[in-house]
Amino acid sequence: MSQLIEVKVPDIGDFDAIPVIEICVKVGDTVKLDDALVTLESDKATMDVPSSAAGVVKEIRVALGDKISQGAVVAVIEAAAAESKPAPKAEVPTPAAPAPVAQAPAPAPAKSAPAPQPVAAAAPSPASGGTHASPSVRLFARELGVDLSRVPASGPKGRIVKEDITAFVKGVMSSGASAGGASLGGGLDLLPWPKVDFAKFGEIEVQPLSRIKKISGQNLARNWVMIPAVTYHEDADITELEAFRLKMNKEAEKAGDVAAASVKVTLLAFLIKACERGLRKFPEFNSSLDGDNLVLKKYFNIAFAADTPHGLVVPVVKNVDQKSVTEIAAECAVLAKKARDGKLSPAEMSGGCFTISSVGGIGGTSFSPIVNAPEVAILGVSKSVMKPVWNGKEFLPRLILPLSLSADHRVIDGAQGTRFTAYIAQVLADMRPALL
Ligand code: CAO
Repeated sequence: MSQLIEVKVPDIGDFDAIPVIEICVKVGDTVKLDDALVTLESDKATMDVPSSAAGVVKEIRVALGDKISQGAVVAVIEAAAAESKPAPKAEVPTPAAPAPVAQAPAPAPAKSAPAPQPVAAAAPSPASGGTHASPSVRLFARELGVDLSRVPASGPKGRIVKEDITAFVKGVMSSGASAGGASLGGGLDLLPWPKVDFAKFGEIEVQPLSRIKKISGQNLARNWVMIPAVTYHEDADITELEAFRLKMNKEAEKAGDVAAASVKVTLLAFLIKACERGLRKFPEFNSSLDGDNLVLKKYFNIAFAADTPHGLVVPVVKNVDQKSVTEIAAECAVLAKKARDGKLSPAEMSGGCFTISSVGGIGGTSFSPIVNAPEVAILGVSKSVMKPVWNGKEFLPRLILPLSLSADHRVIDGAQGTRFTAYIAQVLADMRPALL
């Protein structure tokens, strides 16, 4: 059995004669309990009048611009008796404190009729990005992942209505561009991903991406698109360093130093030490962007990219300034093994300040690593090779290590990028000061 229910404006405290700025439903619509029927906006707050019953809208008793107060009937709902709520009980709306856009409308208090839900100050709040929209519209946008600040408004007083969001989403879906097919300047006007039936051209096999590849892929894509990075190339002469490293390892073996011999001192450990020196000398490389601020870190945690059968992972060696090269080498070996075994904990992969991506054990002459956000720079290392180097009198065979530093140009300009990379090369060429 159905029942006609008049939905009235409940107690809205000191507010009186408030204009109706949006009618969220039309006659014939099916509404759920608490769905917004109309939106009122005073000079201090915006509030929805929610339905006190689930059912079908039979009548709408207000028009846009009407000024209404507590007790005014806004709509008539045909509802099953069991589905309606008890008579409305006063619920005073909170004064117009700016509410974050992402905040869901407050649930109606238990055992009372739904009260108008104030959601945003009439004046644009920083959190809302200056957009005007009712709670139901905000909820709708949130459900679709739509950024309201990009949606052109067609409602009264520049308000965004539900249809605006639908039009925006349709525009994005059909053109891959911003609303209405016109670029608003903020997004990437990309063509849809090419869809090719590869099987038409030959035999294929489809393999799902690993979990790590899916996660790292999303991070890499974001970093590639969002960071205006420049790569600086430099050659480091590591002839003496490599001789020293090999000697260290040999001596540890000869002396029967079981602990030392079991851990090979790697080039990576020296690279980490050299980068720590670089971060000390050029503190902006040990930073992260946070809006208009640069967060400078006073600690030295260096991450390194590790290739694993499941994909790329990036463990972090913490407080490298307090560790010797041998200790760093030992820790890298443990972390690299854990990485390969898929046993790194989230803590072991967080807190990095700067990353090293060393592919030199495999090969390469140079490459452009992708900055590992929120860090601002990453050092790529390729394979060292013997090269003839002119010393002013003659060519000498020197072991040359190619370095490729990618840095976020928003923080690091070209001169600093070049200075930093040259300094790392200088430290590697003569590690003694760094080791003392
Ligand atoms: N030039 C020449 N030889 C190098 C070298 C370089 N830059 N770096 C390492 N080598 C040599 C080592 O001396 C070692 O030789 P020996 O076995 O004769 O001693 C050999 O290459 C293997 O080194 P390694 O790779 O095992 O050790 P490492 O400490 O240099 O690297 C790690 C460890 C974890 C960085 C490495 O295993 C790895 O995963 N590298 C790939 C990182 C990667 O994928 N980066 C790309 C990220 S973006 O996609």
